Amino acid sequence: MKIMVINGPNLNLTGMREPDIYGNQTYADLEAYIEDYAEKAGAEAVVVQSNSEGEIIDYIHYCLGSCDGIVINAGAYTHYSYAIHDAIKAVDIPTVEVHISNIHKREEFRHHSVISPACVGQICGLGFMSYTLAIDYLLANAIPSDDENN
Ligand code: CA2
Repeated sequence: MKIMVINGPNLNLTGMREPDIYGNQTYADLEAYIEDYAEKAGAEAVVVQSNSEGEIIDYIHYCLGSCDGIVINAGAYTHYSYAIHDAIKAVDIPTVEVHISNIHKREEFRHHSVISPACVGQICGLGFMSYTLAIDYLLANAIPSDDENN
């Protein structure tokens, strides 16, 4: 089971600013936390980050034929990128939307996600655990492709 975890704009700054919202742990800590968790669960997580919308779309396209599930924190693109919505729909791979913070408790513009309709579900407000809970879901529900061993 191979899962791509895609992080969007500014998430590389996690732990450096706004610790009250995003916590004290760094982006490197987040990567290690996700990779370790997936490995212990018998899966492979490939964690990527980009500040560019086009690159995020390229990562989603790359998953076609190479990944069994996607976890995506599209950052602020969540709230307005129809292009990311369309890319998730196009690849038709089970995709879980995640957020570190509870977007519904924050500014009004963060309450709406335009990518949610393309995803199987949304997990938010649970810090880094949002990612591992999404991985748990994919492990229980995504179907591994034939050409992979686990
Ligand atoms: O809560 C989340 O995970 C978000 O996706 C994070 C995005 C934000 O635009 C979404 O509304 C919710 C922003 C990530 C910014 O990360 C920073 C981390 C530290 C300092 C500044 C920004």
